[in-house]
Amino acid sequence: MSEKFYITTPIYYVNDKPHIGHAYTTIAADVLARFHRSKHHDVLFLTGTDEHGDKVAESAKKQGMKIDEFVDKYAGEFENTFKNLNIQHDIFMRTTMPEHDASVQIFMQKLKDADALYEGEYRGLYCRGCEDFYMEKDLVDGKCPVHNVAPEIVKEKNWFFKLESYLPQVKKLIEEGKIIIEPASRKNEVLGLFKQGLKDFSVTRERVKWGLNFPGSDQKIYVWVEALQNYISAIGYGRDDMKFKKWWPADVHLMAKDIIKFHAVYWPAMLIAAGEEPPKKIFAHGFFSLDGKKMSKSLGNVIDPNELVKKFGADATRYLLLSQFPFGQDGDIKESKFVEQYNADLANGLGNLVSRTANLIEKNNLEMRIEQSGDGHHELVEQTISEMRFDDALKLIRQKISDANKYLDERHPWKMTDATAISEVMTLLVRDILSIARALKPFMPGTSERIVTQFTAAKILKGTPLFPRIVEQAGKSARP
Ligand code: ME8
Repeated sequence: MSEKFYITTPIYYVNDKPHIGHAYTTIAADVLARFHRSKHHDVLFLTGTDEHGDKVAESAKKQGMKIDEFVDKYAGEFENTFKNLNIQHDIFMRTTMPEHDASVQIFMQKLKDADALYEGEYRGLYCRGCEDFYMEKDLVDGKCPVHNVAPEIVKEKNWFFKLESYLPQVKKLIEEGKIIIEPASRKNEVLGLFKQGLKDFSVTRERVKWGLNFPGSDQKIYVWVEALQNYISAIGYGRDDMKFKKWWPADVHLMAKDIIKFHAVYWPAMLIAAGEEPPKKIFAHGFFSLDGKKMSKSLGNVIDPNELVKKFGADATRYLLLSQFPFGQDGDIKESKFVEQYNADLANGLGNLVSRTANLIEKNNLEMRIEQSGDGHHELVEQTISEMRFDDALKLIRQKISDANKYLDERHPWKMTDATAISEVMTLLVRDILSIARALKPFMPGTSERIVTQFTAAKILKGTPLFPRIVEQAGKSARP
């Protein structure tokens, strides 16, 4: 049996359209999933949408839409966007699916039966935007640091999860590396949380109407508690034991650092309480800003990934997003630099290498029969991808492209007269190009396939450019 690889992204809130933050995580997960498929692993790649809770219900109301139509519309936006980005997920899970509810009911009952839940009164500072309670000390000028709004004081009779009872176990698993948290800085951050004192938390909500019922009560399940369970409901928890056993525990939960506490502390604790294994690895990448500012609707600087796809194509968008800064660190994105980088790396770099080489082969009527094969460079790229250093992997590929272009310039086969010498140079170049295409495959699947088809054909022809140059004209841009 081949090795299994189960990878997840967060399920995204459907209170708005997807932006490049959502695209970034999902593209990274897609690269890893494609990479593991290429190694013939049995891969399950899960993504989806988080559709319950006050925040979503309020957004629907604001837009004057019925809640179920609203969530369908925005879940559809996410699905479409991922299609446009050539994301090859195996499951798109929506928390409004009945299968999700069925698994959640079983899991919550399990927690109850295990005596991991108790009834108590809750009084807290609640931010609707975050769907989360705040401690006084975490507020900034009495306001939520994310939404800059004063939280409401909420008093409710709720069911609580005995988080504190499970903390020592979770901490030990993290320290011993049984739950791997990457990058290392993030692991330290999580271990720091234990020192701050984490408290039992309520898993039900009295006021919330849009959500799943808590078994044997008219309260709704706290949206975060239910959302985390998508990772097991998607693989049939409580409904399909064979399937669940095959895939659980998840090999990687991928996300940004904003939601690591839920994934690295609450979620493993809940799983342990229910008698299940915790996830193997949690990888939290950085947060990016745009031109030095936080990306937000109110600032009007949100980038729609679909617009990038229209302008650059899916593969180039994937390339541009993942090559901005080291995966795992925070970074700043300058949209104005995208065109420059597209022209430099893709139109001039890869595109030129491919078209110049194919053109020379066609002109000289050369017969080439070269098969794709592994090499040291390719192995290095694979190693780098498996370490989730996507930007470094792309750097290595860029270097190989530039070396090949340099080789072509230095040998200038267009000035050569000796057919054997020309053929020798071109053979090396085609080998390099096929190696580059292979390394690029998880990142730019369409481009990779085009290159392989072109250079393994009975007759290599010049063809159309892979990446037409984009000429920017005052505020506008166009691909000729
Ligand atoms: O938190 N930079 O959903 P969400 C990088 N529904 N990544 C970003 C980003 C940015 N500026 N902004 C968003 C939720 N992301 C919950 C998750 S999971 C059981 C429930 C990405 O729609 C990043 O992956 O707010 C981040 O973790 C996620 O979007 C948050 O998505």
